[in-house]
Amino acid sequence: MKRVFSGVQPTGNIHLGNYLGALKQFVELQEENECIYCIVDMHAITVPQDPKALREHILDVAALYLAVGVDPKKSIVFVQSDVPGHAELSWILTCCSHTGELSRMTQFKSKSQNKESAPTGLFTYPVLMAADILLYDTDIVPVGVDQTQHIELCRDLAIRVNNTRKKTFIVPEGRYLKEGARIMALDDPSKKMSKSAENVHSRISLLDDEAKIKKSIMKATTDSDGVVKFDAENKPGISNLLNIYSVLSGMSVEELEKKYEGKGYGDFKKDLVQVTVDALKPIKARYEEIRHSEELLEILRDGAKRAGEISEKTMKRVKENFGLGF
Ligand code: ATP
Ligand code: LTN
Repeated sequence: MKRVFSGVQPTGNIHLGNYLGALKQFVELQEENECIYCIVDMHAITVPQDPKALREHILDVAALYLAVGVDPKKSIVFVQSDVPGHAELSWILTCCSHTGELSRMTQFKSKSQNKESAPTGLFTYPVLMAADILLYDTDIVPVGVDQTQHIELCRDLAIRVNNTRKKTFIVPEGRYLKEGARIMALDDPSKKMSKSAENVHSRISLLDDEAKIKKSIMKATTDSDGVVKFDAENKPGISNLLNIYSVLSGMSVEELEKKYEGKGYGDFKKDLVQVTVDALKPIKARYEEIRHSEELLEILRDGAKRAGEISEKTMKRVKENFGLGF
């Protein structure tokens, strides 16, 4: 059995990009692997957060994990800050990383852009992410392609430690889906769909109602030639919508191109609204059921306990290999 680990930040409502790039994989993988899914609240505080809102967002993400099909009987679900090993290992790995490699991270560059001084946590964000992964002897990390560079850094750190000390870490692999790996913003298909973009119509959140979904899709940027055809380079808007339609409906892009031959973007978008509403309906229903339940808190407590036990074993080995503690 392989060990799987992944995390999502509690920084806002989960959108179709998070779902199709990451969460869908979480559900698939739990059938044949030992899966650990985390709500990475310590990553969220790399930018300012309102404490009350953060606490609510943690529970939102936890409930959404379960609503999309993560099963707490098969997978461990927990909150990062409930397991102290993440911060502990992060410091040790910080001492093994170099400022040069962290300066090259594109997420750091884009999030600190135009600022004279950026939070140090934003700079060391990828080291904490490496700690999350290495703490559980992870083999596979399901993520969207925007995380490739962070996964590479995690591998580099694991290999570096293994080469300079006793073999300490498993070197993990990223897992990316072919279709959902990079869902683009609806208002600007040159950017990835993002939780933090200002325009709410740039994304579809899993909890959006029908009217919002309709508005966002009908407004989505497309080109002016009106032909429903996949061409990511020259027709990025309609290609992104085709991609979303395909993953949500299970129909291939070729089948969809055939179905809409001779029809305009209007018909296509109207149907995509329906497909999206139908796909999100059961997720929303399950979310409503569980979000304010005692069961959710129980699942997180139990998850933290189980994750804590695994992490303690790793930390014992790491400290031994680094000559730390007694
Ligand atoms: P923000 O957009 O505010 O920076 P985010 O949604 O990218 O946040 P996370 O919540 O940490 O950040 O992402 C959770 C998972 O969703 C990660 O695996 C990430 O790769 C994936 N993901 C995020 N955006 C997309 C997207 N547009 N397409 C596919 N996968 C995505
Ligand atoms: N940086 C990731 C979130 C994240 C993560 C992880 C993903 C934090 N720690 C460990 C996988 C494994 C992001 O998606 N923005």
